[in-house]
This record gives sequence, structure tokens and C-alpha cells, in this order.
Amino acid sequence: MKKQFVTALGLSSLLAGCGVVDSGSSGYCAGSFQGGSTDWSCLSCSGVDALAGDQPFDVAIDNDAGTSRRFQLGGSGGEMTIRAFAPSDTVFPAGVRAGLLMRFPAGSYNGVSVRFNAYLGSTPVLSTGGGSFAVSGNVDGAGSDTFYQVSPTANFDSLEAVITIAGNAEQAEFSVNEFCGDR
Ligand SMILES: [Ca+2]
Repeated sequence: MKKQFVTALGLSSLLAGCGVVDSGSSGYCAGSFQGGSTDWSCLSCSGVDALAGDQPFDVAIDNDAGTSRRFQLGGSGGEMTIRAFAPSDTVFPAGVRAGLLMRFPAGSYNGVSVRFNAYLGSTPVLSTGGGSFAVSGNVDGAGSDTFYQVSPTANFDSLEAVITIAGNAEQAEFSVNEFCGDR
């Protein structure tokens, strides 16, 4: 099947920077992963169950900022990796404003981050880009739903968010609302 390219809406907002707070309703993304699929793995997480057989993060590709999945990381640190796959007929073009609407726990940590990887099929086209991180304290926008973004410089059809936390004595709760191929 010949792949179609999603129109690169929102290019003018590429310089808008990280930490933009959006409040949601249906139709959140200009370029959505809706109709695709998700996969995930984690270290020291709770609130999601790999043996349950469900797809806990499909709610993060329904193009609705108001639907989300919560999970916890910690208490001595943890990492969650979530990958969103576009529908089979969709490739997002280079230069768009991709990313993830999510909420970090408020507080101060020894390390906290969300960084992105992007792929075209199984080929990596971006590694550890965009997002936000802090080696102490917290990321911009923590405590509120915030769109953390990245602009891959090559076409891509899946986007992976790697969320890490360190230095939390208790489990800390995150929520993941929506991946966008373009916002
Ligand atoms: Ca959602």
C-alpha cells in the first residue's frame, strides 16, 4: 500500500518551545496516532500490568486530551517507555511538532525526564531528542498537563517516549494523555 503523508500543519508553531499547557477535548492533535497501536515496557512501575493482556496506553492515541492513563514510578527511581505506532497508511513528515501531552508529579527529584525516539518502520530516525529533563528539581510544567515536544528531522511513523524519575522515596504518579504526530 502506498503511504500517504499527513499534511504538515502547525509548522508556524515549531518555535513555540516546550512546556506549553493545553487543555483538552476531542480532536487534540493535528496529526494523530488514532487508529494505530501502542506498546510499552517499564522498570519499577505500577498501575499497569504486562500480564493483563490489555493495551493500557491505547487511551493515549484516541486524539482526546481528556482521556489518559495513570501509572506510578519508584520509589527508588523508575523508567517507563511507551511507543505509539501510526495507522498503517500514515507517515508523519519531517519537521512537524510531535510529542506527548502528559503530567509529571509535582515535587523535587534527583533526576526526571521525558525524551523521545522516533522510527520509520524499524529504523531509528531520532534518538533521545526533545522533551524536557532536569538533573535536580523538576521539569517545566510539572504538576499540570503539558505538551512535551520534539521535531524529528526525518519522516517517522512511530514515536517513543522514555519517562524517567530518580530520587523519589515514594512512588510518584504520572499520567499520559495523548501522543501527537503533529500538534
Ligand atoms: Ca487521550
